[in-house]
Amino acid sequence: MTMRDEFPVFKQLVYGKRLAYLDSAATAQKPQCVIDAVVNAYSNINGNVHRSMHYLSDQATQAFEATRIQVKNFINAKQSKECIFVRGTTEAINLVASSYGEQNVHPGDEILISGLEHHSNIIPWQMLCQKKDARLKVIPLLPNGELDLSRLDDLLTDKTKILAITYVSNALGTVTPLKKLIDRAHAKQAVVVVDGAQAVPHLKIDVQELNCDFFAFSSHKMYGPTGVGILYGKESLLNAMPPYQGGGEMMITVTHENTIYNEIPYKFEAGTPAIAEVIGLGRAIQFIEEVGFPFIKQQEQVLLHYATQKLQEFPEIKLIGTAAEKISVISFVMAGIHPHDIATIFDQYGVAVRGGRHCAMPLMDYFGLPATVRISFGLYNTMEDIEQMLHALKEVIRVFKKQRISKYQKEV
Ligand code: ALA
Repeated sequence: MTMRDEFPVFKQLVYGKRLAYLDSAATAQKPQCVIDAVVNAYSNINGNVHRSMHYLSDQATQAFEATRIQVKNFINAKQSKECIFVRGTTEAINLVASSYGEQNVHPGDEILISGLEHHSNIIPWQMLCQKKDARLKVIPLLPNGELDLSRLDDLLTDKTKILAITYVSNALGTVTPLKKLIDRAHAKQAVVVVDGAQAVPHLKIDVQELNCDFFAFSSHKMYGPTGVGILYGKESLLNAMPPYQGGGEMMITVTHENTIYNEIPYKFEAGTPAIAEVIGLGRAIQFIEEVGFPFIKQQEQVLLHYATQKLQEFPEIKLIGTAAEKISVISFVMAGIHPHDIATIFDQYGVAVRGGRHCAMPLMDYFGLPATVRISFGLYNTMEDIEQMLHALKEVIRVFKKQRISKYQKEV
């Protein structure tokens, strides 16, 4: 049995073709064990968590809280109460911007992000800056897609209250020098919010070693269900922050005049959570741990290097993002052919990639591009997927050459 066999989606043909799924940065496929865990949660232990006093509720609560412990161990948080269940990375970052930001950012303060960020790590900070009359600053990029740290001294100042930074770029695959940035930000008393969505499926995370203040990630990019994610935050910060949303679970007592809030993590978990999906996330973590990061890293690096080298053999292709340290993503453009056309033709050959702006319009603007084609890897990808993609690429070139010739013939 191969890794691919663990994923039922690959049993089907797409337009009669084998499926080469190279869009894991958008969302990863789900192994059978995760699907089974979600089905089992709904089939056998469906009850609301922390509320009802019956068998099913108790079973659901135990499975739900067991996932919190798994998450804690997975990212090496000090305590499981520092791990809050949210809807995904986007909600995690919005939570910090609203709760921590509202309380701690004041007129004239600064928030620093980088040119690599995707919209979820730009817009919440823009909204906060507008509300608080604060200033959003951006670490610029180098042409190879690395951060240009030569201006960091000017950008990171005593006014910087928050550094919000990605660990791995979803559009280019650049790995940022996170530890160094965190240390530099802490030297200025700024807190650091890490967008870890694109890192968590590929790199072992240790939030204590990184010493980040907040770390956000999504289940669906790490082989788990959609609709659930994690916000890790240091206990002292979370304790001092006001709730993000009001509702059930985040309170201890309520009168019409006043509410006494619950402790963390529940203070930030208003309303019924995505119970079965959280349980599915627990199974996804177990799955990743069984496969192991050494295997994942080795497998994905081999594919990344092979695909990069092969793509460079096409004179029509320009790679976008060639950072010295990058993982799991290759972005490229082709002279005279729009990325959407490439992705559409790829699809006909069973090759799933994303052609677009990758939720990172300012990044595309930096490169002066409307879009790129993005290939992104997961632990199920093989050399066969790369060969299938290269075959589809040759077809793209053939189709467009033919079109150009017939257009030329019509003109003469
Ligand atoms: N942010 C996701 C992506 O990179 C959706 O495609």
